[in-house]
Amino acid sequence: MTRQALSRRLLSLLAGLALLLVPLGTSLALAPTASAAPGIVVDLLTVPTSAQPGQSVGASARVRSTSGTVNVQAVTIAVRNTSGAQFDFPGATSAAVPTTGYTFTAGSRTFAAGTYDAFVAVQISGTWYNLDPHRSFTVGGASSGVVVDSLTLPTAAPGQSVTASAKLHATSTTVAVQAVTIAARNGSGAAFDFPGAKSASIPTSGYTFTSAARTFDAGSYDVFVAVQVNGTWFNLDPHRILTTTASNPVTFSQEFNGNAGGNANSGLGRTVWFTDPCWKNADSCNNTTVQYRDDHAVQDGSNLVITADTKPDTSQKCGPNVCTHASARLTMRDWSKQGAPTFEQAGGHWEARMQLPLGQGLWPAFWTIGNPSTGQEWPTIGEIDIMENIGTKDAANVVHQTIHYGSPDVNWGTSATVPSGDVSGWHTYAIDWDNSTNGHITWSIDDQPVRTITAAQANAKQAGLWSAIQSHPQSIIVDLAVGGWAGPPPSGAMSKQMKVDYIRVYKNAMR
Ligand SMILES: [Ca+2]
Repeated sequence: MTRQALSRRLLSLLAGLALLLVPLGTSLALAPTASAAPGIVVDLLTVPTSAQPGQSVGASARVRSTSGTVNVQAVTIAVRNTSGAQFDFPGATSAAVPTTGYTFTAGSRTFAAGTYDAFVAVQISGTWYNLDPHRSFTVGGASSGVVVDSLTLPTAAPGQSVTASAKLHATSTTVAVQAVTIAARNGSGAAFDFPGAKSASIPTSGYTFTSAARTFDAGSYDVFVAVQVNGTWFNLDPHRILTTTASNPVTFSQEFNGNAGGNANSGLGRTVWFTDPCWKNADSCNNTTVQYRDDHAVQDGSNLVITADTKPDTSQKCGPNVCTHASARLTMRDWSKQGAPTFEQAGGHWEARMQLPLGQGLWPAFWTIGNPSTGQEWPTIGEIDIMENIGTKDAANVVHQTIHYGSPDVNWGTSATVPSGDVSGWHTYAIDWDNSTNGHITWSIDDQPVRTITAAQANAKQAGLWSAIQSHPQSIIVDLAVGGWAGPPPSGAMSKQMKVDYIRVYKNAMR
């Protein structure tokens, strides 16, 4: 019923506009002719529908590249009156428009009473392109007597059941609405309204409406509050764009739920992890005195347990040094193949849930490193330290987050604290690496963002740094080192455990 009523209102609005335009004749000359911009399409354009003269209103659009990421010098929402005079929304901005879509939200402005034509315009290589579709809106029409204070939309994945809510109030006296609902339209205007429309008495003191739940297919939707008063439907500003994006596939996962006693690869069905032989090299893995061995990384049925102890094989040296400890350092780099990794990826969401040991000289870490089989070497191939802890050199709740890339090594790090407790508790350490031209890397702990570096900041740090980050896929290392940066361990017998519940990598950044 809501859908039909709204469609009727849309038809009557269009009929009204046609009547308005016909006597004026040359409608094509009044509205700029749309021309296709190279590779940019508009999936959705939302414009005001209930604006009164002098009321501040906004607009937004969802645009998408048809092939690769397109850099536009400016994207804006242009507005013309019936005489062709320009009343564009403010807030034009440059943008990198990916194939997955980009939402542009214009700044707000006011309009005099009248009818307006709105469309998205983009500037590429100095040329402006006016894009279809065009939307008409009228300022100064009949008012419902109700305004929307806020419209809250869910974050929705395709097929996920979600609700929406809105706060409204009457402008002068209580308004009895026959129905209030939250409407949703796709780019073709087809209705996908949230269910749960109901009658309500809306006072000046405010009223909150929460819809019932529904699912959406992948796409973008124009969402707004609609109220029916005395038989007439009013579509109320503001409009919001709801975008449901395809689910983010997991590209690598080791849950470490294999058989108790199994090695790090148990449950994977293939060999992904190798014991890093770096301890035999000249710098013995960053000048540590720890010997890495397969038998020090063992699953317990739900976690990987890496044990650092004082039981090395003393017949073998750690580089030039006598090994004092044994532990494990797992790498995806296969040194029988020049270090080619069993898994690598540029960008995405990388996450591990871990419980670290506390103690002097311990250096647990979850980090990534580039591919040396390309012929390039560190630091050119890159390194992202998602989490490093250096034992008692810091407070027990401190971890370090660093990138090594570029030439010379940018060695760009900082520290953060876990949101609660200390590192001996279970925490999730993650990065979201948006590898697009204007992307970023955001570190988070327990889903709380703690550090972001943007492409612009990276390039300001060192010319070309973001391009270096973009072009070097990474693989994972997880280890429990002893000594090195963490300083010497105490003398005497020691046995410390680090647990890893899981390590997961997703194709796309989540923030
Ligand atoms: Ca697990």
